[in-house]
Amino acid sequence: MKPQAYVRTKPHLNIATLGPAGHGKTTLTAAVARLLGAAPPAGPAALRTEYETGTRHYAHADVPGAARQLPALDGAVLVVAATGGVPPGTAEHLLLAHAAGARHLVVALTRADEAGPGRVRTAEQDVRRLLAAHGFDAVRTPVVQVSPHAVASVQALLDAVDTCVPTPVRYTQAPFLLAVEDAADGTVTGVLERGTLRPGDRAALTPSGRTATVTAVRTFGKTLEAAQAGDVVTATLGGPAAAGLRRGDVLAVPGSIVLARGFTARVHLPAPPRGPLRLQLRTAMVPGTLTPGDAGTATVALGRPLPVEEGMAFAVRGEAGVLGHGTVTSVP
Ligand SMILES: Nc1nc2c(ncn2[C@@H]2O[C@H](COP(=O)(O)OP(=O)(O)O)[C@@H](O)[C@H]2O)c(=O)[nH]1
Ligand SMILES: [Mg+2]
Repeated sequence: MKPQAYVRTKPHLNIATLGPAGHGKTTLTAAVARLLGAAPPAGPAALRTEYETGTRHYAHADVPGAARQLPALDGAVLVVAATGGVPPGTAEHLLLAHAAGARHLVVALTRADEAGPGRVRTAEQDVRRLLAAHGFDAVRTPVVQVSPHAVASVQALLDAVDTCVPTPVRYTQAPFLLAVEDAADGTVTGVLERGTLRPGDRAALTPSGRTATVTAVRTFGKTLEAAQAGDVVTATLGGPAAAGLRRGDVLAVPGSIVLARGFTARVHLPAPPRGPLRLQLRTAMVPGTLTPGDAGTATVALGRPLPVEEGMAFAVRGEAGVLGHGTVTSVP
């Protein structure tokens, strides 16, 4: 059977449900999918559900509470139960969300049905305090009480996402770059960070330095004539070089990548970086060191060279968990 073609009628955004385990992310994701008549997740983009609201097309990743890395995001829904207070580990989800590119959040307060108005109020205050502590807009971030069984509350959440997560600017004219989330049998999946990707394009593979030809481009199982920046892309590659690809690798226009072993950054580190560190840049996770400088700056050294660019966000991870995030300010 010939696969269906993807028909682009609305702006596409990448969002996720994130937050502590057991607070209702999967239940809420299922309720949203049910309300919008979305198909269950399929294929290599398995963790994501695709759906459309009146104004937008979304890829929604239901990120498990224990996940160590997030996909590239335009926004996120932080799911916290109104019962029992906001767990301390919730801060790590906010740090990761920031490093994944999400600057705009919507908070879903679940289990409001069990909590009572007093606890709901406290939970909202606690979440807003946490948002403020980690650089999110604590005043304007919507906090929506949701119950997976109340359709109106799920609709209210979607409306908040539609209106409060801005449509991102996509650099479709730039040379393409795709960070590999998943690779199998010469097929890779990831979010196209910039540019446009078409069957027939030549791609330079990092770190192998080899090149391969893109033979097919799909999103959620549908064929694309041209994937655009922001799309969740599954690309099939021809030639022997494609076989060794794995998570953390990068596909880009030949000659457009500069590798760096370090950089300077602006950092947000609520916990001091002690012990061995790992740095998460795009889908890669590498050992590294971080030397704090003046006023929220740091010099970062990477355990192996990576494509690094000014303005890129990254996460800093210690043995105990996520310590903070940063933004690259200069690459030597
Ligand atoms: N009463 C109530 N139970 C909920 C609500 N949301 C989720 N649950 C229940 O909480 C449990 C954990 O939910 P789940 O979606 O798996 O949490 P996740 O780990 O964040 O994905 C399940 O038994 C759900 O049925 C809610 O709003 N109200
Ligand atoms: Mg879950």
